[in-house]
Amino acid sequence: RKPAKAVKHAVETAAGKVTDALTPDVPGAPGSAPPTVEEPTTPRDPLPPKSEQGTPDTRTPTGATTGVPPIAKGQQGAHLTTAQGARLRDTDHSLKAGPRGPVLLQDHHLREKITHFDHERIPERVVHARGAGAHGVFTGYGSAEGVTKAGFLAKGKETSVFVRFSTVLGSRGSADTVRDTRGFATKFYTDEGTFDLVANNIPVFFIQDAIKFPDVIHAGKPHPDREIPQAQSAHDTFWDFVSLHTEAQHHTIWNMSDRGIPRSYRMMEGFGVHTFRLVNAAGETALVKFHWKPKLGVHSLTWEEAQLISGIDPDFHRRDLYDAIEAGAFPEWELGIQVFPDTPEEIFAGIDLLDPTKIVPEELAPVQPIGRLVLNRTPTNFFAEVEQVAFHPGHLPPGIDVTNDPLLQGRLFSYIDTQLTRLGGPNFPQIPINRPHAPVNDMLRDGYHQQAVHAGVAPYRPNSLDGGNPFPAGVEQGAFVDVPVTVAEAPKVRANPVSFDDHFRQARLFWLSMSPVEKEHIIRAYTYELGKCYHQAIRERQLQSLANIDPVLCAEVATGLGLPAPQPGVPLADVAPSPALSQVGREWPADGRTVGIVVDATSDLDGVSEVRRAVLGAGMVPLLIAPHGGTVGYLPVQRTFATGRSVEFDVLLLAGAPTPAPDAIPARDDKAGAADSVTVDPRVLLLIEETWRHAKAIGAWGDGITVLRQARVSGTPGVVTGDSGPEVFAAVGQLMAGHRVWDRFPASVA
Ligand code: HDE
Repeated sequence: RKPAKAVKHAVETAAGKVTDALTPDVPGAPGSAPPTVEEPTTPRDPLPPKSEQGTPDTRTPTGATTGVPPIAKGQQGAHLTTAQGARLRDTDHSLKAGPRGPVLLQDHHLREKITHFDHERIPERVVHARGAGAHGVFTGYGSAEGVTKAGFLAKGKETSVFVRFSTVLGSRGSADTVRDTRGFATKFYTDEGTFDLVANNIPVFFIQDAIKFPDVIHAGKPHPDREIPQAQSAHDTFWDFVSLHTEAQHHTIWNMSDRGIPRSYRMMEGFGVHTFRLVNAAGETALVKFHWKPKLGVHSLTWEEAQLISGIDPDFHRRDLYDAIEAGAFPEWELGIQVFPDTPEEIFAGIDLLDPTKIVPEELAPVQPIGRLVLNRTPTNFFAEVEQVAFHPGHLPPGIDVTNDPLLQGRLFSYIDTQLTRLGGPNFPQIPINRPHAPVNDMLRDGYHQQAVHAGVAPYRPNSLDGGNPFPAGVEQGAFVDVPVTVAEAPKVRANPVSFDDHFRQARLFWLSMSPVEKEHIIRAYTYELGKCYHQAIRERQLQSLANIDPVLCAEVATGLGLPAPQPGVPLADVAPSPALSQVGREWPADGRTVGIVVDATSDLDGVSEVRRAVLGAGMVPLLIAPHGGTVGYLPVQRTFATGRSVEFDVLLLAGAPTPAPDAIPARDDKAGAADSVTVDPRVLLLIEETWRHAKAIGAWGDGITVLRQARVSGTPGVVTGDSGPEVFAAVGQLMAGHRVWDRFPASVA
């Protein structure tokens, strides 16, 4: 694969120095190459017609890489036309009765242009409205052949995919880094029909029965009177709901943990949540849970980073995904399954497999890898692909079937229903991104936005007029056969199984599996969110749930709220922790991470140049931060003290001691640097202060070491110095493998 994000822009001079490693993502930003725009001149030869202007074909040809025609440009052909193809002479002036006269109703072009514009927006998704997507390829390992006949899982079989990541609560324009669950929906365009694995980054759900879905979402969305807060769970209705429906406590503690604020979509796990039923070629069945495991590990932001980024770069996750793929640092996951015997009870190790608020710890049922996903292509058109993609948990190929999980059963109804409004009718499977790659031969006809011109007169069967086609397939022809599961004879009831009543055991399991620093973050998140609630009764009710999870957790949050900690209302569950749930303590590749390097005119520029080369070589992105744009010496600058902010960088290197610009904000008295003769620019001190507070590694050499002293961070954990840039970067690189300098966070609980 191509090494790093910025590599395609790297240019080496004859002297071997990297002179331009990056075009910043902000057009026109210092260091960016001047845009090359083709000026309109005279008519040129038209491009070939867009495929969608040819005869519509709702089937994506076999062998196509995605459901989207490979046409990059909408603006094609020499002459502007109306939607009917009539050439236009003018698109800048409406037709008027004289230059100063009224506009004439007969101006068809004006009406067509404005009317189309007026209807450019479609309703956003009722949940998961904010998202980002990418194309990729999935390769089966063949290891699942014993449990499923699904062809796309065969060894070496490659299948095109489209993935859409999302937040749940916010509107389309909301910030990426809010505290929320993330969607992770994958469309596999398999030869045997499309498979949608519509997953989340949290393995459990708030509710056990789909009938409560409108309730939990009404509670999480902004208040209906003022429509605030946007994309937040820190408000009364959310906590009112989760404290009254205590089955939500397990999902909620995951949201309050670092899982609620991922560092990147590339660094999230994905979970199918429900238990699915697989069937193999011999007709034998097994129950499974699906897991996505990211190659880069599971990593999160700190809460303060997440909040700052919401203002500084609300598109942080969308940008990160796009940049990584464009640079060739392709995001990767392994798909894995936990396999359970398909017994009539559907219970494994005492855990009800139909209860979507429960996990099965990986220590009890290991996740077995069955294939690899690589995202390698960004969308051509966000609306056409990311906005119009329509997932459905019932889109299943032969070999994968559903279970009676009541949440899943409700979803099977909801996803097709919601598209009827959102995508304007029943023909959304014909939208390019939704087209299957398997041949389609249905008898569905007509309806809004029908794209196909169906030939023949007999869309029914059996028929004698269209040659009797189409015929049903048998198992030998690869038909999807519903697993003939026996349905117990039982009275019709509105009730849950008794096993669904245990609401706190697994929330406690999660809490006990966390490292001290992760526990501290959870305490702070609850304290923050409940502190934002207005009603005392809601805080007290939620504290009762926390007492039922763990007395220490409850006491710490109660102290923060200034309330008494209640006693547990249920016996505390005796559960063994699951170390697999913790994000801390392992080492991961640092591909695609961003390294900020502070330089000024006095810096060791050759050293900086060498570091940049090392950073690029390690598959990371170097960004030079300088007092001004343009260049410092022969090195191009990507961020200035005005445009750069610590949250963009995973680590910070200091190669200089920039003094304040005349217009800089004055330094605080306590940072005035009494010990050193040079006073450092306060914006650099802020960079260091934040980087340090967010427990990210800091390195310095040369004059940079002076800066560390002035920032009063010298000698603290994760702050390294050395004689040369490459030496310092090597040490910092090791710290990055652990994601953060965890020792720097206070942890009040063991
Ligand atoms: Fe969804 N969900 N959901 N959900 N969901 C939607 O479908 C719904 C649930 C998930 O990127 C909607 O096309 C119900 C669990 C993702 O386009 C809607 C219930 C999980 C996405 C809907 C659930 C998910 C959605 C809105 C409870 C994880 C975004 C737009 C029974 C396993 C897909 C749409 C995308 C989207 C309904 C619960 C994941 C309204 C009724 C559990 C990733 O149909």
